[in-house]
Amino acid sequence: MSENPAPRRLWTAARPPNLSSQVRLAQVGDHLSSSSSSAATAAAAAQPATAMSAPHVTVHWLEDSRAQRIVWLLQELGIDYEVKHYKRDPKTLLGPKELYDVHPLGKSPTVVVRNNGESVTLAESGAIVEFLIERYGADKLAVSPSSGSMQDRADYLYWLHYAEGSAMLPNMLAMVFGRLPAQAPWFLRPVLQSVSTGALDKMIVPRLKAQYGWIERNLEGKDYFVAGKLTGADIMMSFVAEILDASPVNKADFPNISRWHTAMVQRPAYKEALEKGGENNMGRFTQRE
Ligand SMILES: N[C@@H](CCC(=O)N[C@@H](CS)C(=O)NCC(=O)O)C(=O)O
Repeated sequence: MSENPAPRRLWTAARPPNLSSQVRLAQVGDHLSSSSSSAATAAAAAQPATAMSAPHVTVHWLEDSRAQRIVWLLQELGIDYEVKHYKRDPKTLLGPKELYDVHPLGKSPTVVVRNNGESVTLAESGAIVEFLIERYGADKLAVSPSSGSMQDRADYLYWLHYAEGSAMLPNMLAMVFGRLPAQAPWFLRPVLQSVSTGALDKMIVPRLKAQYGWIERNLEGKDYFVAGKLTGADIMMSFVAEILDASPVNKADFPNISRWHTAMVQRPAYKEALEKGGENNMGRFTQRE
């Protein structure tokens, strides 16, 4: 992550979200589908480097990943962006080595933000969401330190950070333990199957139920997580709701989460984002063999 040596507000006016003509889709290497990547790259290169230009963001987007919520955020903010698509290894489900050329940890999402001759490469969804909203969202999508009640500000920060800080851990453990037996040599599978089942039943599933129960109670009677409006907290929490599809808990037990998430995916910006990035298929992570 490179530092921006002279932080300043570069661009404040929120622009209308419908940017379809400006969004350029590009794909890389042999992880690309065949579409016009060279034309897209040429178009990107032709972006005029005007003084006080609007920001431009490149989203390094891995299929079936957290990256889609960043595309949604960009649509909501109305920022000009392009999406570079990468595929997972079908066996290991890991990202390709090309992602390591973008960021040393090879994770998605990573974004490259260009503005007025400066360029910042930033990974980690929560950091990306905060960075883009505080820089380009004005008060849109945020509960800023100086606006709203103290409770709203606290809740905003809580849910924004809770998504990756707490809610994802038991989900990741469920995936790792769920896939463990199938990845071992055949003669170890029976042992690992019982380790996996024991860990899931005794440790992971109870924690998942507690986490989703907590989220469920917090959405009771609410259309958004915080302050009665869409914020970065909803955007961060959207992946926690999506991954319920791969989670070893019963989605029907969490009707408030489903109601809230259904409303989110019906937003025009969300739908546009799906066209630029792509739909997540979380079900592929539940496969055990
Ligand atoms: N906490 C990070 C997690 C990033 C992360 O693990 N991304 C996954 C996709 S959801 C990834 O890049 N996986 C590919 C790999 O690890 O090879 C964030 O929110 O950005």
